[in-house]
Amino acid sequence: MKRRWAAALAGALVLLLGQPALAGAPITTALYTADPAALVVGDTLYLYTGHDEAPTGGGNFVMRDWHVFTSSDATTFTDQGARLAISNFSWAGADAWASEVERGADGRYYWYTSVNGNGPGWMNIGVAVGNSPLGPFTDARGTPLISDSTPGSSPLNIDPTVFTDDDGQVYMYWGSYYGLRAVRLNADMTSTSGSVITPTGVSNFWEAPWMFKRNGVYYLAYAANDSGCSAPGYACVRYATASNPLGPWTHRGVVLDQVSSTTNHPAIIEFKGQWYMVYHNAAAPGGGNFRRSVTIDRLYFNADGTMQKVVQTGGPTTPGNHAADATASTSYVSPWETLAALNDGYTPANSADHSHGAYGNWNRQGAQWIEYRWPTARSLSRSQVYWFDDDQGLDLPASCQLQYWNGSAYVNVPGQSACGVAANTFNTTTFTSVSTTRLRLNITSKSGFSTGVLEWRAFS
Ligand code: FUB
Repeated sequence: MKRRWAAALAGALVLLLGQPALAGAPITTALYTADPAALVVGDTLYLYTGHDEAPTGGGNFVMRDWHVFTSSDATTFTDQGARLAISNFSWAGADAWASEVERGADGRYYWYTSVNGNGPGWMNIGVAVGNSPLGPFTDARGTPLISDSTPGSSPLNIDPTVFTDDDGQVYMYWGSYYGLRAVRLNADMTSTSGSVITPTGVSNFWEAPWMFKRNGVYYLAYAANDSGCSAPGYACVRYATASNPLGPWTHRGVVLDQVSSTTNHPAIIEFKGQWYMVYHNAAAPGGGNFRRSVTIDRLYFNADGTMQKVVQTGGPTTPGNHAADATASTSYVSPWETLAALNDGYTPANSADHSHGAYGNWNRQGAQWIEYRWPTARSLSRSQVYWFDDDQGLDLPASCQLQYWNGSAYVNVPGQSACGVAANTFNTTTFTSVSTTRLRLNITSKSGFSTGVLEWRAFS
């Protein structure tokens, strides 16, 4: 049980570090997408995304191609399909990681990609070219643009962001493992000019840079994973500004809190007069750290040019959830865990994801319950519960049963469908609609274990 105590202390620490808001709505639930880059051409917003194909519970990235999504309103997106794949780079063999598209002075579109080469070294940056934002795209060089053998390159050569200044000079930033790098590109968009630079002032840089310019100020947003902004293993998005495209940079703060996936990856863009933050999380049904989803939220600037922290909206996955204004109670909660986790709107990445806190009743066993109460009656007909399983003292329950308060006693909800006890998902239970001020979830543990819940929703 020592490990259980250690986990409890870690969970308490996470709570003290502060919690992000709700997770955003994905641009699609038909496939898992990641690492967005954004480009506006005419009236269309293009999102270039990675494509997560890891199986449920997979522990590694499985990424073979990149998709393009289009939108005319930044709300509804159309998948234009996989427009570039590892197979388009004869020298590459795996890992279609983060990418970005930039229009060249020749009017063609250059797609900069992170890919694993077949030769010595690890990740490389390649570049493909097409005559339109949708391609078709072909390898523009036949060799990597940046690799481990590029003098002064990053410890991990991934995550290119390419920016064209008003004078036509093109810059590329990239890197990971705390190794941010920058270089000028020639007008051909496919070769570098001068030496690789290590920019200064970009505090806590981890990976995923995104560069843009607004009102004469250069902005660099990037994933950071320091304890000042994210729980261990997770990342936030910080940003810096500069008056020169190669810096020096001045760190300005956090623009996006930690999300539900461990990785975080920003794209910031103005479209039809509004600014947006495009990023990914693990919020789509069945999602996880290797099954991510791109989402989009509004971004606002202050009068002094600093960016307000993005509010991660709940989106259409949780409308009608009455849990948000319920008061939670329980038969027992461990002192280091919290009932507040039940209805904080968080979508866990998996059943071990207690990064936003968890309800747990260790070391009680057998029958326990959690309950929601409302000041006035609610019509309820559906519940969704995400179980907490820490692989230690807490395990998935043996069974569960929903009850409601009929005015004088708790009785089973009528017509209840199976009360699911699956891991890594919201278990949905439907029942004949009841009007009540209290809903109770009775939980029976497996022998030798206690139980826990990461999130519990209650719907009309
Ligand atoms: O998707 C693979 C890698 O994870 C990306 O290149 C990083 O930015 C991180 O999101």
